[in-house]
Amino acid sequence: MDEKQLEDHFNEKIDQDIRIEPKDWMPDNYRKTLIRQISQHAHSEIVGMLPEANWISRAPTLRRKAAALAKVQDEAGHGLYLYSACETLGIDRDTLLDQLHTGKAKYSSIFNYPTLTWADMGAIGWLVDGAAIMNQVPLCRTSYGPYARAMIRVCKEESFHQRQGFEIMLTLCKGSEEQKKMAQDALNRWWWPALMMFGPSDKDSPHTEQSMRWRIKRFTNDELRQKFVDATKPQADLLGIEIPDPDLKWNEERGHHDFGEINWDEFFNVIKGNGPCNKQRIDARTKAWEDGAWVREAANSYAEKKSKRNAA
Ligand code: BYC
Repeated sequence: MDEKQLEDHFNEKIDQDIRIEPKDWMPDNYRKTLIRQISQHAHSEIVGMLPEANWISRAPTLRRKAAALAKVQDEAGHGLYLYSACETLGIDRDTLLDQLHTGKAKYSSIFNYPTLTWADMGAIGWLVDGAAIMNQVPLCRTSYGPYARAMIRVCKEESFHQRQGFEIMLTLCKGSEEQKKMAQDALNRWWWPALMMFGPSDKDSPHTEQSMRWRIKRFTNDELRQKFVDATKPQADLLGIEIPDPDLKWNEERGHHDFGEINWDEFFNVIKGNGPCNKQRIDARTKAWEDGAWVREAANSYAEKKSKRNAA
């Protein structure tokens, strides 16, 4: 088949919702877009461990500590499935990690904010994992097979995280005045950054149109953000705390909530590397990579010796 026929065949498969697999022909830009999105997603999972790990040693009870530990471990697992899915596109993990450490690859803006109180663990689970699920459940139907399959398990675990975060919020909101205040303060600080997780508005999103055509993305950034606001407002009502947006109200005609303008300057500033914790996060990841050099060397040397022994 010539290039044109290969491309037609690829497009037919996309239109018929037939998954693209690693050895199938694919346009260069489809491969590049996937490497960009999957690797940034993997980096987000790995960097996302840092703000929560900060609270493992300070969790208020043993039960909370065990749940926080398990959640952070799940996130490490998600990162690993995603790096593996990304490697099926012909890029190696060292290159991907180098892109993270040198700032060439992004990771989710949300993880550049600090976790100041225990209530932040609740707000992250409820809002950040909630936003992640909203974005990732449709990715279980994304057109690239290894990514879609990785997403199935990731989503199951994220939905458990969301529930445990909501339960932390519920406990605080049913507790003392001071605890409820802590929950409100966490909602105040995490609400807008959670909305920013969905990415720039559709009119300013350079990748959405093509990614929708290739069925890498199944909904646009604004569609997912709207679904998230609609799903989360009743949950805040149930908790008895207020979303920090005076423009948030139900619009009968649209059948959706209207909400206020996002501070896009803040978003673009954070993704450029100037958020409150960007430097701290990258320093922590780079240090972990450097400190782990001896483990990689030992594993490689063991693998080499084993393969020589097997060959002999
Ligand atoms: N932060 O054209 P656009 C999680 C970048 S959840 C930083 O809309 P696209 C977790 C974007 O990369 C979080 N950068 O791009 C949850 C692009 O820059 P480049 C991770 C962002 O790809 C709980 C530029 O802005 N989830 O891990 O079509 C616990 C233009 O954007 C952000 C995923 O990664 C952002 N928020 O759409 C632990 C889900 N938004 O690459 C962990 C998979 C946009 O051209 N990813 N940018 O330099 C996606 O669904 C899509 O990649 C996005 C962006 C919706 C995020």
